[in-house]
Amino acid sequence: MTSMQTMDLPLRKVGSGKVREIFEIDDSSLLFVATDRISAYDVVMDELIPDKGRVLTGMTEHWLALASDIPNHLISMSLADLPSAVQDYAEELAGRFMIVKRLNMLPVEFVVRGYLVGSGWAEYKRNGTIAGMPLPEGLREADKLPEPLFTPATKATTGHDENISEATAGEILGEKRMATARDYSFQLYKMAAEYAEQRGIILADTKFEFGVDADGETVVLADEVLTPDSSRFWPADEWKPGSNPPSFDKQFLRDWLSGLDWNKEPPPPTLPQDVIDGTRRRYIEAYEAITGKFFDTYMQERRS
Ligand code: Q0Z
Repeated sequence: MTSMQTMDLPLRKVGSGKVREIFEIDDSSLLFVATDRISAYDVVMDELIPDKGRVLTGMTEHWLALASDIPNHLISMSLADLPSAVQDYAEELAGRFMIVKRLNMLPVEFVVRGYLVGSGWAEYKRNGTIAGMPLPEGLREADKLPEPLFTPATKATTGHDENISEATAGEILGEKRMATARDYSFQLYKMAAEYAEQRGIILADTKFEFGVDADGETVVLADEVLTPDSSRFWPADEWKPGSNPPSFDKQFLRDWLSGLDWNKEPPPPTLPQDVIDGTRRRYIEAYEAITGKFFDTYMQERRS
Protein backbone atom coordinates (compact mmCIF):
# COMPACT_ATOMS: atom_id res chain seq x y z
CA MET A 1 0.00 0.00 0.00
CA THR A 2 1.52 3.29 -1.06
CA SER A 3 0.38 6.50 0.50
CA MET A 4 0.87 10.07 -0.44
CA GLN A 5 1.31 13.28 1.49
CA THR A 6 2.42 15.69 -1.16
CA MET A 7 3.82 14.92 -4.51
CA ASP A 8 7.19 16.26 -5.33
CA LEU A 9 7.27 15.43 -8.98
CA PRO A 10 9.76 16.69 -11.53
CA LEU A 11 7.04 18.77 -13.17
CA ARG A 12 5.96 22.37 -12.60
CA LYS A 13 3.20 22.59 -10.00
CA VAL A 14 0.42 24.81 -11.36
CA GLY A 15 -2.12 24.40 -8.59
CA SER A 16 -2.29 22.98 -5.15
CA GLY A 17 -5.25 22.66 -2.86
CA LYS A 18 -5.71 21.21 0.59
CA VAL A 19 -5.69 17.64 -0.74
CA ARG A 20 -5.08 17.79 -4.51
CA GLU A 21 -2.16 18.84 -6.67
CA ILE A 22 -2.00 19.74 -10.32
CA PHE A 23 1.13 19.76 -12.50
CA GLU A 24 1.96 20.88 -16.01
CA ILE A 25 2.65 18.20 -18.61
CA ASP A 26 2.61 20.43 -21.69
CA ASP A 27 0.67 23.29 -23.28
CA SER A 28 -2.47 21.24 -23.61
CA SER A 29 -2.43 18.78 -20.69
CA LEU A 30 -2.03 18.62 -16.92
CA LEU A 31 -1.40 15.90 -14.37
CA PHE A 32 -4.10 15.97 -11.71
CA VAL A 33 -3.20 14.08 -8.50
CA ALA A 34 -5.41 13.24 -5.53
CA THR A 35 -3.30 12.82 -2.37
CA ASP A 36 -4.27 10.90 0.78
CA ARG A 37 -4.55 14.04 2.87
CA ILE A 38 -7.81 14.62 4.71
CA SER A 39 -9.30 17.77 6.15
CA ALA A 40 -11.93 18.17 8.82
CA TYR A 41 -13.47 21.49 9.80
CA ASP A 42 -11.19 23.00 7.12
CA VAL A 43 -8.02 21.85 8.87
CA VAL A 44 -5.75 19.35 7.11
CA MET A 45 -4.76 16.50 9.43
CA ASP A 46 -1.09 15.52 9.86
CA GLU A 47 -1.79 11.87 9.12
CA LEU A 48 -2.82 10.37 5.78
CA ILE A 49 -5.77 8.12 4.99
CA PRO A 50 -4.15 5.45 2.79
CA ASP A 51 -5.86 5.12 -0.61
CA LYS A 52 -8.23 8.05 -0.04
CA GLY A 53 -6.96 9.79 -3.18
CA ARG A 54 -7.47 6.58 -5.16
CA VAL A 55 -11.02 6.19 -3.90
CA LEU A 56 -11.86 9.73 -4.98
CA THR A 57 -10.19 9.27 -8.37
CA GLY A 58 -12.04 5.98 -8.92
CA MET A 59 -15.36 7.64 -8.10
CA THR A 60 -14.63 10.49 -10.50
CA GLU A 61 -13.84 7.96 -13.23
CA HIS A 62 -17.10 6.12 -12.50
CA TRP A 63 -19.28 9.25 -12.76
CA LEU A 64 -17.52 10.56 -15.86
CA ALA A 65 -18.22 7.24 -17.61
CA LEU A 66 -21.91 7.52 -16.66
CA ALA A 67 -22.04 11.09 -17.95
CA SER A 68 -20.30 10.49 -21.25
CA ASP A 69 -22.61 12.93 -23.04
CA ILE A 70 -21.08 15.86 -21.14
CA PRO A 71 -17.63 16.95 -22.37
CA ASN A 72 -15.03 16.37 -19.62
CA HIS A 73 -11.32 16.99 -19.10
CA LEU A 74 -10.19 13.38 -18.59
CA ILE A 75 -7.64 12.21 -21.17
CA SER A 76 -6.15 9.12 -19.55
CA MET A 77 -5.64 7.19 -16.31
CA SER A 78 -3.21 4.72 -17.91
CA LEU A 79 0.27 4.40 -16.45
CA ALA A 80 1.59 4.06 -20.00
CA ASP A 81 0.48 7.62 -20.73
CA LEU A 82 2.42 9.19 -17.85
CA PRO A 83 5.15 11.51 -19.09
CA SER A 84 8.57 9.82 -18.99
CA ALA A 85 9.72 12.33 -16.35
CA VAL A 86 7.34 10.76 -13.80
CA GLN A 87 7.49 7.09 -14.83
CA ASP A 88 9.58 6.42 -11.69
CA TYR A 89 6.55 7.48 -9.63
CA ALA A 90 4.11 5.19 -11.40
CA GLU A 91 3.47 2.99 -8.37
CA GLU A 92 2.59 5.94 -6.14
CA LEU A 93 0.52 7.60 -8.85
CA ALA A 94 -1.41 4.48 -9.93
CA GLY A 95 -5.15 4.97 -9.44
CA ARG A 96 -4.79 8.51 -8.12
CA PHE A 97 -3.87 10.51 -11.21
CA MET A 98 -5.73 11.77 -14.21
CA ILE A 99 -4.07 13.25 -17.26
CA VAL A 100 -6.47 16.05 -18.10
CA LYS A 101 -7.04 18.52 -20.86
CA ARG A 102 -5.79 21.96 -19.93
CA LEU A 103 -8.70 24.38 -19.81
CA ASN A 104 -9.44 27.98 -18.98
CA MET A 105 -11.27 27.45 -15.71
CA LEU A 106 -14.49 29.33 -15.07
CA PRO A 107 -14.15 31.35 -11.84
CA VAL A 108 -17.48 30.10 -10.47
CA GLU A 109 -18.33 26.97 -8.51
CA PHE A 110 -21.44 25.20 -9.76
CA VAL A 111 -23.21 24.00 -6.64
CA VAL A 112 -26.44 21.98 -6.82
CA ARG A 113 -28.42 21.28 -3.66
CA GLY A 114 -31.18 18.73 -3.28
CA TYR A 115 -31.41 18.95 0.51
CA LEU A 116 -31.43 21.80 3.00
CA VAL A 117 -28.09 21.68 4.86
CA GLY A 118 -24.92 23.62 5.46
CA SER A 119 -24.84 27.20 4.25
CA GLY A 120 -28.21 26.64 2.51
CA TRP A 121 -29.88 25.77 5.82
CA ALA A 122 -28.14 28.73 7.51
CA GLU A 123 -29.53 31.16 4.89
CA TYR A 124 -33.01 29.60 5.01
CA LYS A 125 -33.17 30.01 8.80
CA ARG A 126 -32.16 33.66 8.47
CA ASN A 127 -34.20 34.72 5.44
CA GLY A 128 -36.42 31.88 4.24
CA THR A 129 -34.36 31.79 1.03
CA ILE A 130 -31.51 29.90 -0.65
CA ALA A 131 -29.26 31.95 -2.92
CA GLY A 132 -31.91 34.66 -2.60
CA MET A 133 -34.64 32.36 -3.96
CA PRO A 134 -37.72 32.02 -1.76
CA LEU A 135 -38.54 28.53 -0.42
CA PRO A 136 -41.70 27.13 1.19
CA GLU A 137 -42.09 27.84 4.91
CA GLY A 138 -41.64 25.24 7.61
CA LEU A 139 -38.74 23.27 6.12
CA ARG A 140 -36.44 21.50 8.58
CA GLU A 141 -32.67 21.03 8.47
CA ALA A 142 -31.80 18.26 5.96
CA ASP A 143 -35.28 18.27 4.40
CA LYS A 144 -35.45 17.35 0.72
CA LEU A 145 -36.01 20.45 -1.42
CA PRO A 146 -39.04 20.52 -3.73
CA GLU A 147 -36.58 20.74 -6.65
CA PRO A 148 -32.77 20.74 -6.79
CA LEU A 149 -31.43 24.30 -6.68
CA PHE A 150 -28.44 25.85 -8.43
CA THR A 151 -26.54 27.97 -5.89
CA PRO A 152 -23.35 29.25 -7.56
CA ALA A 153 -20.42 30.55 -5.55
CA THR A 154 -17.21 32.39 -6.29
CA LYS A 155 -13.90 31.00 -5.15
CA ALA A 156 -12.91 33.47 -2.47
CA THR A 157 -9.15 34.12 -2.45
CA THR A 158 -9.11 33.54 1.30
CA GLY A 159 -11.43 31.59 3.54
CA HIS A 160 -14.80 30.41 2.36
CA ASP A 161 -16.58 30.56 -0.97
CA GLU A 162 -19.05 33.38 -1.41
CA ASN A 163 -22.55 32.51 -2.57
CA ILE A 164 -23.74 34.58 -5.54
CA SER A 165 -26.97 34.73 -7.48
CA GLU A 166 -27.46 33.06 -10.84
CA ALA A 167 -27.73 36.56 -12.35
CA THR A 168 -24.31 37.48 -10.93
CA ALA A 169 -22.84 34.21 -12.24
CA GLY A 170 -24.25 35.17 -15.65
CA GLU A 171 -22.59 38.58 -15.45
CA ILE A 172 -19.23 37.03 -14.55
CA LEU A 173 -19.25 34.25 -17.16
CA GLY A 174 -21.60 35.48 -19.85
CA GLU A 175 -25.15 34.25 -19.91
CA LYS A 176 -24.63 31.48 -22.45
CA ARG A 177 -21.66 29.84 -20.75
CA MET A 178 -23.31 30.10 -17.37
CA ALA A 179 -26.50 28.50 -18.70
CA THR A 180 -24.61 25.64 -20.36
CA ALA A 181 -22.63 24.81 -17.20
CA ARG A 182 -25.74 25.24 -15.04
CA ASP A 183 -27.74 22.85 -17.20
CA TYR A 184 -24.87 20.30 -17.17
CA SER A 185 -24.76 20.66 -13.37
CA PHE A 186 -28.48 19.91 -12.99
CA GLN A 187 -28.20 16.98 -15.38
CA LEU A 188 -25.24 15.54 -13.44
CA TYR A 189 -26.88 16.05 -10.05
CA LYS A 190 -30.15 14.45 -11.11
CA MET A 191 -28.42 11.49 -12.74
CA ALA A 192 -26.15 10.89 -9.76
CA ALA A 193 -28.86 11.41 -7.11
CA GLU A 194 -31.15 8.90 -8.81
CA TYR A 195 -28.31 6.42 -9.27
CA ALA A 196 -27.16 6.78 -5.64
CA GLU A 197 -30.71 6.52 -4.28
CA GLN A 198 -31.02 3.06 -5.86
CA ARG A 199 -27.96 2.10 -3.81
CA GLY A 200 -29.24 3.45 -0.49
CA ILE A 201 -27.27 6.67 -0.63
CA ILE A 202 -28.54 10.25 -0.65
CA LEU A 203 -26.60 12.82 -2.66
CA ALA A 204 -27.48 15.90 -0.61
CA ASP A 205 -25.47 18.40 -2.62
CA THR A 206 -22.42 18.70 -4.81
CA LYS A 207 -20.09 21.16 -6.44
CA PHE A 208 -18.83 21.08 -10.01
CA GLU A 209 -16.08 23.01 -11.75
CA PHE A 210 -16.01 23.74 -15.44
CA GLY A 211 -13.53 25.16 -17.89
CA VAL A 212 -13.55 26.25 -21.49
CA ASP A 213 -11.66 24.36 -24.16
CA ALA A 214 -8.93 25.83 -26.36
CA ASP A 215 -11.62 26.55 -28.96
CA GLY A 216 -12.92 29.16 -26.50
CA GLU A 217 -16.39 27.72 -26.88
CA THR A 218 -16.84 24.22 -25.48
CA VAL A 219 -17.79 24.10 -21.80
CA VAL A 220 -15.94 21.15 -20.23
CA LEU A 221 -16.49 19.42 -16.87
CA ALA A 222 -13.25 19.48 -14.85
CA ASP A 223 -11.74 18.61 -11.50
CA GLU A 224 -12.96 15.77 -9.29
CA VAL A 225 -16.58 14.86 -9.88
CA LEU A 226 -19.18 13.72 -7.35
CA THR A 227 -16.65 12.62 -4.73
CA PRO A 228 -17.12 12.79 -0.95
CA ASP A 229 -14.78 15.82 -0.94
CA SER A 230 -16.98 17.74 -3.39
CA SER A 231 -20.35 16.39 -2.23
CA ARG A 232 -22.38 15.31 0.77
CA PHE A 233 -23.26 11.63 0.59
CA TRP A 234 -25.50 10.28 3.35
CA PRO A 235 -26.48 6.71 4.07
CA ALA A 236 -30.26 6.87 3.35
CA ASP A 237 -31.12 4.89 6.48
CA GLU A 238 -29.43 7.51 8.69
CA TRP A 239 -31.23 10.48 7.15
CA LYS A 240 -33.50 12.19 9.64
CA PRO A 241 -34.88 15.66 8.82
CA GLY A 242 -34.38 17.99 11.77
CA SER A 243 -30.73 17.04 12.24
CA ASN A 244 -27.63 17.20 10.07
CA PRO A 245 -27.04 13.60 8.97
CA PRO A 246 -23.56 12.07 9.19
CA SER A 247 -21.61 12.16 5.96
CA PHE A 248 -20.68 8.76 4.62
CA ASP A 249 -16.95 9.26 4.71
CA LYS A 250 -15.81 11.72 7.33
CA GLN A 251 -18.30 11.14 10.09
CA PHE A 252 -16.12 8.51 11.70
CA LEU A 253 -13.28 11.05 11.96
CA ARG A 254 -15.60 13.89 13.02
CA ASP A 255 -17.17 11.75 15.74
CA TRP A 256 -13.72 11.03 17.14
CA LEU A 257 -12.64 14.69 16.88
CA SER A 258 -15.81 15.90 18.59
CA GLY A 259 -14.92 13.86 21.70
CA LEU A 260 -11.74 15.93 22.12
CA ASP A 261 -11.43 19.46 23.37
CA TRP A 262 -9.78 20.60 20.12
CA ASN A 263 -10.69 24.17 19.07
CA LYS A 264 -10.71 23.30 15.34
CA GLU A 265 -7.69 25.51 14.72
CA PRO A 266 -4.27 24.17 13.69
CA PRO A 267 -2.43 22.24 14.92
CA PRO A 268 -4.77 19.27 14.52
CA PRO A 269 -4.74 16.40 17.01
CA THR A 270 -2.75 13.26 16.17
CA LEU A 271 -5.03 10.64 14.64
CA PRO A 272 -4.74 7.22 16.27
CA GLN A 273 -4.33 4.18 14.02
CA ASP A 274 -7.88 2.91 14.61
CA VAL A 275 -9.32 6.26 13.46
CA ILE A 276 -7.12 6.16 10.35
CA ASP A 277 -8.16 2.56 9.63
CA GLY A 278 -11.86 3.20 10.29
CA THR A 279 -11.87 6.29 8.06
CA ARG A 280 -10.09 4.41 5.26
CA ARG A 281 -12.65 1.59 5.55
CA ARG A 282 -15.51 4.11 5.20
CA TYR A 283 -14.00 5.62 2.05
CA ILE A 284 -13.60 2.18 0.51
CA GLU A 285 -17.16 1.26 1.50
CA ALA A 286 -18.38 4.46 -0.16
CA TYR A 287 -16.47 3.56 -3.35
CA GLU A 288 -17.90 0.05 -3.40
CA ALA A 289 -21.46 1.16 -2.55
CA ILE A 290 -21.47 3.76 -5.30
CA THR A 291 -19.67 1.93 -8.08
CA GLY A 292 -20.76 -1.63 -7.31
CA LYS A 293 -17.11 -2.56 -7.91
CA PHE A 294 -14.51 -3.86 -5.45
CA PHE A 295 -11.85 -1.27 -4.71
CA ASP A 296 -9.22 -4.02 -5.07
CA THR A 297 -10.46 -4.64 -8.62
CA TYR A 298 -10.18 -0.93 -9.42
CA MET A 299 -6.58 -0.97 -8.19
CA GLN A 300 -5.68 -4.14 -10.10
CA GLU A 301 -6.91 -2.48 -13.28
CA ARG A 302 -5.04 0.73 -12.55
CA ARG A 303 -1.70 -0.93 -11.73
CA SER A 304 -1.43 -2.76 -15.04
C1 Q0Z B 1 -8.23 23.07 -11.58
C2 Q0Z B 1 -7.45 22.90 -8.32
C3 Q0Z B 1 -6.09 21.04 -7.73
C4 Q0Z B 1 -5.93 23.03 -6.51
C5 Q0Z B 1 -6.60 24.43 -12.01
N1 Q0Z B 1 -8.40 20.72 -16.56
C6 Q0Z B 1 -7.90 21.83 -15.97
N2 Q0Z B 1 -7.36 22.80 -16.70
C7 Q0Z B 1 -6.86 23.90 -16.15
N3 Q0Z B 1 -6.87 24.11 -14.83
C8 Q0Z B 1 -7.42 23.19 -14.01
C9 Q0Z B 1 -7.95 22.00 -14.57
CL1 Q0Z B 1 -8.63 20.78 -13.61
C10 Q0Z B 1 -7.44 23.52 -12.59
N4 Q0Z B 1 -7.89 23.68 -10.47
C11 Q0Z B 1 -8.49 23.51 -9.18
C12 Q0Z B 1 -7.07 21.62 -8.53
C13 Q0Z B 1 -5.53 21.74 -6.71
C14 Q0Z B 1 -6.89 23.61 -7.31
F1 Q0Z B 1 -5.71 19.80 -7.95
N5 Q0Z B 1 -6.89 24.51 -10.68
